[in-house]
Amino acid sequence: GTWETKLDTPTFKGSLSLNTGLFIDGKWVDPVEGGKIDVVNPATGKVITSVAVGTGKDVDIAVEAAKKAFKSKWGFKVPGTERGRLLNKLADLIEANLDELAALESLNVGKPFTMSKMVDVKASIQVLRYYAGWADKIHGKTIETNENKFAYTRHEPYGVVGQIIPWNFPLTMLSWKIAPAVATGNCCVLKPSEITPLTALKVAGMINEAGFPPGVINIVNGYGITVGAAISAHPDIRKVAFTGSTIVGRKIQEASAKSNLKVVSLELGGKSPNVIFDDADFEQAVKWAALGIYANMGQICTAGSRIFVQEGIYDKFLAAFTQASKALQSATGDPFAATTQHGPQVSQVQFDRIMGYLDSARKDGATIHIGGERHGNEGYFIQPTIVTDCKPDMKIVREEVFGPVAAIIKFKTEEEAIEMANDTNYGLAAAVFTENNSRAVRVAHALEAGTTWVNCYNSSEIQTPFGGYKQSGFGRELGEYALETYTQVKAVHVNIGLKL
Ligand code: TXE
Repeated sequence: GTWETKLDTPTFKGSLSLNTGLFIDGKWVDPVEGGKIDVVNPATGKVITSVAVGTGKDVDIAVEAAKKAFKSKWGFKVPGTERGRLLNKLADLIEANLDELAALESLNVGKPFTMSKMVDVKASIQVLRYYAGWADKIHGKTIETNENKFAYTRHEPYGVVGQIIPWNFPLTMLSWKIAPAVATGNCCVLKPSEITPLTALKVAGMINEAGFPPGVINIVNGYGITVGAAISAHPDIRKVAFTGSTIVGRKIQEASAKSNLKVVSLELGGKSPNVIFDDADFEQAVKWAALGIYANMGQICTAGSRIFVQEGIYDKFLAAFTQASKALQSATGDPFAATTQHGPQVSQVQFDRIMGYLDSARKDGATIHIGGERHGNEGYFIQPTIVTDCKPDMKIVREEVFGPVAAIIKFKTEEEAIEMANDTNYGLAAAVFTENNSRAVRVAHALEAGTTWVNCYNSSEIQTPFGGYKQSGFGRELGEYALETYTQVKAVHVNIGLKL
């Protein structure tokens, strides 16, 4: 089926349209035996439309299509320049539909429209172009062995890769996943989050126009327990890339172990520390820290949710951060209003989870310094929230809240800050704010995280690798490193004179 609507908002006026089926082998199809799912607007709680959800049977069909495509018309059968050309074409099509994609993302996820446009859709275009550039620069090495032999390596694609993505950056995550996979010659079976499938469906409608052979990119919407589980257990999927919760990450790893030992990369949750020293550029530290925790309504895996502030500036920082939170509170509302900077949480489930964490913080004896309540009376809005008087063993300090909730914690010495910052099972990101260069580098190196920022936060670049330490996962996305994530190395030994 198809869905169409018109929007007349302060930031977007125009029509939205997409196909609501599954995109398999270059065609829109109905699920074999799946059904439909209602897609909800988190700003109102009302249903936007309903779209198809598949099951494992559709995954089987998609994998067959991907296998066939890989064998006959993709992988190294197609020159890298051509794979790159098609990725660039897809980027152009996304760019030509920038406003519509941004509107779909805002409608479905609740992101302020200007953010969807300037951050989500722009980043997706950039990533596609970045890997389009890599597509014809993938090569191995020649290795000196002895004069009778030589050896070289090939960086070969896996074949069919499975990709499971979350709802916090639906379009950006899709691009992070398909761009390096397709650039290196793989075929994809991708499952969007069942609650935010709209931009994936819109982009699926551009894949044929971009010129990809049927079966190279397949998009199978569906639930985690059906489609997601089928992808992670499929015997012919050789690699699976997942972004989502640590709990589901474990299941993916387990399904790999129990099926075909497919290679797994996991980008999971975080509880990232942001360490602010007395000698930091104060105003900048406050602004970056606010961006660190409140960006995307706190629904960002790198969220700087534990803010450690040195005692000399603690009171002043708390006051300034309270001001920043209040300012954001007054810019909270309709994602399509021009002045909105803070929208709703993505779903009732996420809203309830966050409120549950705030209840536990209160019960554990922490103080809700500001916020902590629902904003307005429809949709899933939560006020920017500061929690103080935290103890290291409280849930609010240990677990990922994934909402606009900052725990602000006082520290005395550098040593103590590093110890507290690293006292977590996670290790996705961390930051340090100080004007002392040696301290900045020392602390950045001591923090156990895949990304450490110095004097900024959530300031990511597509050229730099991204991924976790500890239970935040493993494998790297973005940058040149993602090419390794999507290729396997073959050593070819050539005998040029060795006789038996
Ligand atoms: O995540 P899920 P949820 C964290 C965050 C959030 C929590 C729960 O703390 O509050 O996770 O969110 C698919 N086999 N992050 O429940 O379930 C699912 O359909 C295979 C951090 O929404 O992990 C979706 O496509 N797949 C995170 C994807 O997994 C399964 C982003 C992610 O959803 C599956 C999102 C299964 N058994 C949540 N069960 C980040 N790292 O950025 C579910 N899925």
